[in-house]
Amino acid sequence: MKKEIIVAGIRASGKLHIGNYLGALKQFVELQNDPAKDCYFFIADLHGLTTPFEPSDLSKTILDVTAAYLAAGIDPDKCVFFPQSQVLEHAQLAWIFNCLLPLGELERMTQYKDKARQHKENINAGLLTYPALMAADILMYKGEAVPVGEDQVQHVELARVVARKFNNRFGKTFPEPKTFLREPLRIMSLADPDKKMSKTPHQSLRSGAGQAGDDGCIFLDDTPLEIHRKLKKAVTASESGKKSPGEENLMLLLAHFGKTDGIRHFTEAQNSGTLKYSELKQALAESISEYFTPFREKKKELLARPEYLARVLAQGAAKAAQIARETMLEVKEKIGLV
Ligand code: AQP
Repeated sequence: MKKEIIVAGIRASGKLHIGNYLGALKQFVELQNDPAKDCYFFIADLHGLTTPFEPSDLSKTILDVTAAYLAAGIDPDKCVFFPQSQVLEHAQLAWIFNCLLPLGELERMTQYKDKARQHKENINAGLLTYPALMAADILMYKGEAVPVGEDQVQHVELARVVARKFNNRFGKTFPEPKTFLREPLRIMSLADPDKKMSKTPHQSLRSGAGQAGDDGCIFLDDTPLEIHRKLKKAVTASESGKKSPGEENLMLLLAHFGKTDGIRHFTEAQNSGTLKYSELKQALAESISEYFTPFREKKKELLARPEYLARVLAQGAAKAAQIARETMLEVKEKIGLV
């Protein structure tokens, strides 16, 4: 039986947070354990260059994201796990796709508009052509399904457009990938619940207040103390009598990380208008802290073994490169480059 090909990545732009976990990483682990799937998971380090970064931090961030993948349960024996930049064909295929994609299609991408607003000082061409590289990441392995959070759905749709355009012009080569989304999931910032939780803080939260931006985000390896502190400060203010976006966000997190009794108790309290935010925040902080205890321990152990992490990445890249070379040969033949 032919296995379904799954491809997805996470940007190496900072430490991973609970939004990345629920929207992506948790599903990656479930998918790699499904014998009917053939999975390719990567660290999107080239995509990490589209937003501001420090060269001295980048390699540390790549190792940190590698350790996070493995600590969350990604097993390099069950999937192909690799860093995007070590498979040179990704950038080559992205260029070919750039030459197929009308500018207008790229300019209407919501994430481009958001990130251009967020990083006004650095609206680079890579930010605009990000979806062409993402299409290359997926189609390189003939990906059929892409597990992503809600914010990336538009980019997967564009990868379908790319596949269709390429197939129509040069002959059937790529499948049209679909989004693999169990539920439309978008975890919001604790500090500004109208914005999504992000690794890189929003401009408005960054300015002035040092690390203030980080308070909107629960990182997977935050200590219980940090988790309690951030949740205690989480914005829940609402117009009287109405549910606030902050409250909805906390209830969504409780649904994912809470215990059955706690979920029932707080849902009833919410419905009867007796919900006490301080109690909800305390219960949620305990649940999230406990949920990620094994993750924190495992990640710490892994980060103490950088040579092992580098070896895992190199071995994964070698496996990915084999497939990538085959795809590029086919692509080049079809478009007349060889
Ligand atoms: N807040 C979120 N809720 C649900 N899913 C989310 N994802 C990201 N944020 C949320 C999902 O995580 C995967 C990896 O994302 P990414 O790092 O490749 O890009 P991103 O969407 O730009 O993530 P961030 O955290 O917001 O990073 P920065 O700040 O660097 O831009 C994707 O599947 C995404 O949907």
